[in-house]
Amino acid sequence: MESGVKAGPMRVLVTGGSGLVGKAIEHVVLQEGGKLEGEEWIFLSSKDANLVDVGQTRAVFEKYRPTHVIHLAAKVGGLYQHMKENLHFLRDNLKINDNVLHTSHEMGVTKVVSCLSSCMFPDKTTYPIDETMIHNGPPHDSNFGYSRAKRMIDVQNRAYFQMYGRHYTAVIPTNVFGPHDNFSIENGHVLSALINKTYEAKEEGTTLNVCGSGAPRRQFMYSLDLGRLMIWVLREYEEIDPIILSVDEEDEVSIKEVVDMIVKALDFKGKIHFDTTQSDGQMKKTASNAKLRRYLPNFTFKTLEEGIKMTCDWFLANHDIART
Ligand code: NAP
Ligand code: GFB
Repeated sequence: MESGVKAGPMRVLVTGGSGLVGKAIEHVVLQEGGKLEGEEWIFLSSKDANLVDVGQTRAVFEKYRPTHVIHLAAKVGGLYQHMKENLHFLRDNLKINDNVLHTSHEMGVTKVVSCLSSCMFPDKTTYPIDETMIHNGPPHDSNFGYSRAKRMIDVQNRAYFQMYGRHYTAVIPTNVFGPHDNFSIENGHVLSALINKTYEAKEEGTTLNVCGSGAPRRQFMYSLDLGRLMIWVLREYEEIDPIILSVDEEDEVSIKEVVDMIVKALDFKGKIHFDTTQSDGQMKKTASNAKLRRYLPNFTFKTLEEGIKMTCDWFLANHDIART
């Protein structure tokens, strides 16, 4: 995936630069020598600007005057937080997205790559899901607020292109995990929440409680793989239509299989309980990466087992600073 041909001088502003995906992009760019000559990268957190607020958004764009934006900032959480807070997920994300996209337009940003999510696809659908199906029917009821806000980014991108020829596009990742994730047991996504739960159950000699039946299936992607792919999208991908960034369909696994991998990585020997009084959420949302494969047929993803091991090692080594 050598690149650089089309890249001119770029000042890239990464919103949400302190989160799971932002830290992965930062690692690829700054630690793995991924930065090209003439590129400058700025990674923002909510401490630099609360992007729900249009004044703070404009001020931070004035300060850095980006030519390119990777827009990651969002109110993000796992299934159980969504089920309690659809209104906040809808309103915060609608505001953040409008502020970032419109300020980018006003300040002449050449390209914006925003982040959608495969949970926004219609719930009642055929599989695999692809990029043409985003607006076909209602999303799963558990996270309708976040999903509707994500879909509007795609609508807005098309409108900026239609009226102003702006090159604002988006990627659609499936479930992401890795170092710097939110390991909160209550609000985190499944993998990070279960790593923390398993760690605690091992420390305290208690049962590991898994929410739901373990039967739902997900395509998990290691954050650094997503980081590499998003940098490629920023430099090389010319379409306004979004692109699904995901591991292959065959790499989809059940939550039960994920539990087995975490238990092995953390060497947990205690009892495991599947709490079927808790929601399973969407049973599956199998996405096709055929479009990605047409562009990058040889891209290799880290195996889930390896990624889980590396995330568990990171969590153990960074327990004091990890978000819990
Ligand atoms: P994350 O770890 O929770 O990070 C969220 C980032 O957004 C943080 O940098 C946070 O800043 C920032 N942020 C939140 N509210 C903000 C506000 N009001 N103003 C400014 N910044 C704000 O989330 P992530 O997993 O990296 O998600 C990044 C993007 O990927 C999101 O757009 C998300 O929807 C998308 N995505 C994630 C997944 C997944 O499985 N994680 C899957 C598909 C798509 P602070 O650190 O200062 O709080
Ligand atoms: O990562 P997760 O919360 O989100 O995974 P989704 C939920 C699946 O893992 C459900 C099971 O089947 C849960 O029953 N699970 C088991 C757990 N134990 C746990 C646990 O301790 N915590 C959590 N959180 N789940 C999200 C969307 O859906 O996908 C978001 O709600 C986001 O909008 C994300 O886009 C990528 O995959 O169900």
